[in-house]
Amino acid sequence: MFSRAALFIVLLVVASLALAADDAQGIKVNAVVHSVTADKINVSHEMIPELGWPPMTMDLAVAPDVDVGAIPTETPVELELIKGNDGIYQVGGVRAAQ
Ligand SMILES: [Cu+2]
Repeated sequence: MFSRAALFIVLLVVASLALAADDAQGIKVNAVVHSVTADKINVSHEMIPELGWPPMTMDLAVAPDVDVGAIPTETPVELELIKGNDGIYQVGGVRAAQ
C-alpha cells in the first residue's frame, strides 16, 4: 500500500505530465483565415487570454509541417498556436471550428 508521501509524488508526476502534454498541444483559438501563402496566413482571431492578446487581424507564420493548401478561408476554424524555435508563436495546426 502507498504511503501518503508516495501517493503525493505519483500525483505530482501525473499532473506535470498532463501539463507538459497540454503545452505540447499548443494554444487553441477560434479564427477566420483570410489568405494563405507558402509559409504565412492572414487571420482574424479571437481574444487569446493565455497570451494576453486582444482580438485582431494579423499575419501568422505557419509551421513547416502544416499543409497550407488544406487551410480553408473565410470560414470559422480553430488554430493551434505553438512556440517556434525563435520564441515567436506560429500556427502548428488548423482544423474546422467545433
Ligand atoms: Cu494577433
